[in-house]
Amino acid sequence: MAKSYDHQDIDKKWQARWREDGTYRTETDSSKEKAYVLDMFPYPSGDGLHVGHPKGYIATDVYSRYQRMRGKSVLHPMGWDAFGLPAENYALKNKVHPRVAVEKNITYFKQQLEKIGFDYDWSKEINTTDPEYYRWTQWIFLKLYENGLAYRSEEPINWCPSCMTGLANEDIEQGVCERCSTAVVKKILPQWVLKITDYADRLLEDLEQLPKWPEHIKESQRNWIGRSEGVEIDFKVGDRTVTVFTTRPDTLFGATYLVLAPEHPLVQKFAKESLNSKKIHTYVEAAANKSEIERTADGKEKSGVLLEGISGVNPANGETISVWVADYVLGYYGTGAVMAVPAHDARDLEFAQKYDLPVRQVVVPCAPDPQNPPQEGFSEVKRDTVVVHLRDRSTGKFALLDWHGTLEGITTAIMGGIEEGQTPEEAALMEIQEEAGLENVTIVKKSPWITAARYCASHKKENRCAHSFVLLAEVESLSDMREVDSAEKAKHTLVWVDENQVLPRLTPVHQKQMWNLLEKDTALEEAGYLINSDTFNGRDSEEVKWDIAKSVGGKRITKYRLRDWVFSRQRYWGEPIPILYCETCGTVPVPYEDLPVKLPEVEHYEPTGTGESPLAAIEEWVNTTCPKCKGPAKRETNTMPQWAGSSWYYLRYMDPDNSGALVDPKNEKYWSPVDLYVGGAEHATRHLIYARFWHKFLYDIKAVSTLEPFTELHSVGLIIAEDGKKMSKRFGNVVNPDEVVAEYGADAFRVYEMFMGPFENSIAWNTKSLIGSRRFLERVFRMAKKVVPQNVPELNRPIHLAIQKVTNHIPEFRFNTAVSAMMICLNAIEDVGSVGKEQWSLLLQVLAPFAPHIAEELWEEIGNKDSIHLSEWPIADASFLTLDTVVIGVQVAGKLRGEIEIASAASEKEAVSAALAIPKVLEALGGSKPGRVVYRAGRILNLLP
Ligand code: ANZ
Ligand code: ZN
Repeated sequence: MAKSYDHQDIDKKWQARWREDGTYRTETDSSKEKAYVLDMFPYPSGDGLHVGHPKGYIATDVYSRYQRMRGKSVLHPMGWDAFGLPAENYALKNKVHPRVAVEKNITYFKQQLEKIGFDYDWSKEINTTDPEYYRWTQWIFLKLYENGLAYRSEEPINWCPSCMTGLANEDIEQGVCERCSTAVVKKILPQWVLKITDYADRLLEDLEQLPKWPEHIKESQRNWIGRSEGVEIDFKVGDRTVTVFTTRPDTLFGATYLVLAPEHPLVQKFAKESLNSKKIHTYVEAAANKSEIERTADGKEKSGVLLEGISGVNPANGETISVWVADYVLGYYGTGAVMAVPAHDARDLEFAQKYDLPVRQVVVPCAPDPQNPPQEGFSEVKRDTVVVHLRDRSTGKFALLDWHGTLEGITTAIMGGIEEGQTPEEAALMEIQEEAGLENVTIVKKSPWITAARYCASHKKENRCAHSFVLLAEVESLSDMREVDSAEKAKHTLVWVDENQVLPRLTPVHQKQMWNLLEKDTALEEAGYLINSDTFNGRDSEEVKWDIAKSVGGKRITKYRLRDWVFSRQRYWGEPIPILYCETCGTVPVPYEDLPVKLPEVEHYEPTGTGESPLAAIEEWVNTTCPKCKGPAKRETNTMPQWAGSSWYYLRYMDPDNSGALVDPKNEKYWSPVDLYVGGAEHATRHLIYARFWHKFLYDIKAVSTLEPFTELHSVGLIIAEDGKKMSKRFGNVVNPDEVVAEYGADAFRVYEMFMGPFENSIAWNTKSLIGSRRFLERVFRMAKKVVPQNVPELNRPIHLAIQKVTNHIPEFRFNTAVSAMMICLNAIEDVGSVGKEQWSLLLQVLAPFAPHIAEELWEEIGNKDSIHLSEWPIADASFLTLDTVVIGVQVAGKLRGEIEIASAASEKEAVSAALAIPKVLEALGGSKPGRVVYRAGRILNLLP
């Protein structure tokens, strides 16, 4: 009786052997191509890993093993992102020093990872809290400082009263701290800030050089950077000037009032001169206590105060306009002042409606009708038209026209041209008379907006631009409806429909838009042609933008949503910022040779809450001597944010023990850039933007040789718990990989996580499906006992098909389909019942990256001495893949009874079933199945009764 698959023995045996043999030791062999495969390194929390964490690590492990077998030098390292608030909070809660807690957690994490059988080269391990590591984090900071990219700012920063530290803008989600959900307040504290905005353009533009990044991640980075091309325009307000920032200078003639943010520096001055200064002050104070979302969220009612007695002038048309303070305008974006264009900006429209301010349309949205677009070569004629929706008050139904003739199939509202001297209202009533035969009609609404459509009037060989007004009219009843003219009748039929049928029945897109506008006066934010804009009338809004700006002396300017990166934290567990303050010399950087500035041992590492870091209390550490004048100096007591160490760690793996440089240029040139980077989608912006920023800076100072750090990026889909919730201690639904590995084996766990679905999808853990993967490996193990010396010809096709699929699908991150290809192959082998040794080796080799332990065991069993993981990746033989067919004779008891055409590698089963479909063969067998079969693939089939 063959031994059954004992995963515990096999896992242990090979993990020890790989360690002893140094199977996965990184070799920097410059004659070979390299593959640098990187996981986002974990923060070693006290909870350890749950089964969701290793999913990405398994993927990179499969990928790196595959690349190694393809002959590349592989760097696949692992390390620890161990500074930061979570480690510190954990330590505070459990009353241990963060360093001790981190050491303990790392040991546990590492044990967990090792059980899964990863091919990490632990000689490359790094830890961001190791002074030999953070020496270089501090070195980068000093380089940034030297290059004017780190500066001290006194501006108010975001302060989390619960974490008792300042936060970067990026650490806030909708006004609350992203860690603890406490509302963030503004606090004035001197802060170190990194000038990431100097790199905004390059961070944005170089995204184009990253074709192997997911589009959604690049899009979040673009939004995060938030570049706006706009103009600064000066408005005279009394004897002062208010500069506004606008992205829509084309709407300048529609600017009917000005709004200043409550923080705007001129507000206090204007308040003094205005007639309602008290009201203004009260409003400004109230605004200071509101969060940004409270101020700007969609649907929040807008509020503001008029500066009574103050007025401004629109520089385009010389009109006098009112000036307001309102908190929907933010102090720190643009210039903190806007020209309000209610016709074309939703927030301004809401405000104008509330305070009854003038609204003037200056852009007519004008889209080509997609069903009937203007044709090239025809000239364009502009027509004023009216579109009128008529409601029968007695039934609530609306009138529509079904058109005939050349317009057959089109349904519109009642409509027509506006004659010279007619108002839109008069034209509407006239059309209703003509087309509906109704007289007693009242106009009940006229949309404030003019819209237009461009289309082709092919019968007239011209393009038209219909400049359209839309109105709503009502008729008391249809009792005195006249017969309409026969000429009109020939053109269209009048139909009455329920209100909810109007939109679906209308066919031209433009008419649908107009119907919507009748319902709701939403601002017209689209482009179009200009009206009410003096000499610019008729011009295209996009094209006229910069001309209008120029006509009033506007200055073109680019703004970013991205702010400089607040880099100080008032906490203990972070890299000390290597700066000194000397009474004589001022701010002095710690000399490079004095790095690292080590974190001192402290009694209490609790935050003080006063805005000072706990380091401030350690006098013997704080007080030092100035390296320049040897006089007394004090150390900076703020520490760096958690993002610091992770902004460059991938470089250190290339050369982790180098004490003379961040990374040796030779190593850097060989390994850079990271070829494949895998991690959570939650790092789409912060980590990946900070790392790209530092990398570009390091490129500028010639510390690295590439413009971008990560060539290819994949984000891991989450594994959620079996109950559909997020896996969390709080819900008691966490599955520990240690238990899974102990019960089912590392390989079953690995295969399952790769097989469970497309890699980027979020999928629920399911132990039943895991057992399916386990069964697959058990079958592999059993098949190993059926290996025969000679290859089985009919297995060539399934084996090489599996090689081809796995070879192509691993680099495409389609691990699930790669696994399924191997399962299909195993089915074919089981059908035959035996497999040739060489064929078996090939299947084991493509299985090896997924199930490294069992593959290695069975590889050894067929007599191999060297590791399967260092063997050469098989190449699919194309000749087995093409489905060529052959015609072979079918004998019954040696006598030829017919012919069949089958795949040259067809299995016996396939051949027999094709043969039995021949009536003569069946007849010769007496209608029953053959007793014995002799099959030579591609040659002959002999059936014996
Ligand atoms: C006039 C205008 C007319 C605007 C129009 C828009 C539409 P982005 O694209 O996000 O950069 N704005 C400028 N500074 C602001 C501030 N401090 N707080 C709130 N809003 C501000 O947005 C730029 C637009 O946002 C600017 O263009 C300005 O409104 C507004 F039909 O100016 B616009
Ligand atoms: Zn000094």
